[in-house]
Amino acid sequence: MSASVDIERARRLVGKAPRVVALTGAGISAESGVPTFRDAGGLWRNYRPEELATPQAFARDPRTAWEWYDWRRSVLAGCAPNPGHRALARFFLRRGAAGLVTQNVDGLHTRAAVEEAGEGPPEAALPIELHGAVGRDRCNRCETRFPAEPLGDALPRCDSCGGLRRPDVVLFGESLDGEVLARAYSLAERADLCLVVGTSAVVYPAAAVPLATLEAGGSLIEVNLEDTPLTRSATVALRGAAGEVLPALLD
Ligand code: BV8
Ligand code: ZN
Repeated sequence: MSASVDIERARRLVGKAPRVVALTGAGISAESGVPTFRDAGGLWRNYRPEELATPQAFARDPRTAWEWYDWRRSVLAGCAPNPGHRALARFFLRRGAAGLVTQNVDGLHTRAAVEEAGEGPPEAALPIELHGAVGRDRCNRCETRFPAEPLGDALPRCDSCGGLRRPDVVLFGESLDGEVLARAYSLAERADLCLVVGTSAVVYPAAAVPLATLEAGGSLIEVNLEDTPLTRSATVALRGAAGEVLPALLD
């Protein structure tokens, strides 16, 4: 089917769906210059995901793990929300209903909501960040949060208890925050439509969020450059870059 027919079908689905939930992955930030996890030039090129983004890596070799996150933060410092992030922010601002769930830790959805809302965006336009935020640190011992700082010679320590700090993200093998996950599932179960954007849909439990919408009888629209395990469950699979497809789909 031609892309224009698909986009029209998808627009009709979005227009008539009272409740929409979106799940985004690294692909929505690719056009902002944020490396993805599994594409050719992806973040993992020198490491396997389970090797580096794990508690074991921080325990075994905190310096290397920290240097990788510090490098990712330096890359992020030069990135900005792209038209895909902004179209989603406008959509949820217009709908006035929460629905944006992201696997990304780059903070670009929040920045897009702030830019689109002008002042402090309402809760409805802010994302549920399933895997935390790389722009924050968390103390390994007392869980105090801190804004990220450039990595110095010494590993970052907690101001209150002296414990080692780590990026405030969910590493592989760590459980997600139960409340955050429950909020995402409850939105997905009640949604008439799930919009899945830029994810390879291989990491769980995040990849199960769209399944909750399908199991409750809702539809799925996928925006991706390639097929994923979710493609066969999609009512409409839009092949294209999120930064181009989302404004055409949502504005
Ligand atoms: C959990 C934060 C219970 C950190 C991330 C063995 C040992 C331990 C665990 C497991 C194991 N086997 C399985 C597991 C469970 C594991 C898992 O699912 N592993 C996968 C690899 C099989 N899950 C977990 O560990 C989770 N916790 O299960 O707890 C538990 C406890 C103990 C033991 C077992 C289970 C925690 C998972 C969270 C990990 N943290 N990120 C950090 O960022 O450093 S995951 C990370 O990868 C991202 O956050 C994201 O969620 C995930 C997937 O990446 P994507 O976002 O999908 O990106 P990807 O590059 O893969 O794909 C990009 C897509 O975009 C592509 O499809 C591409 O075509 C498309 N694209 C590219 N450009 C564009 C585009 N689309 C549109 N437009 C474009 N321009
Ligand atoms: Zn502490």
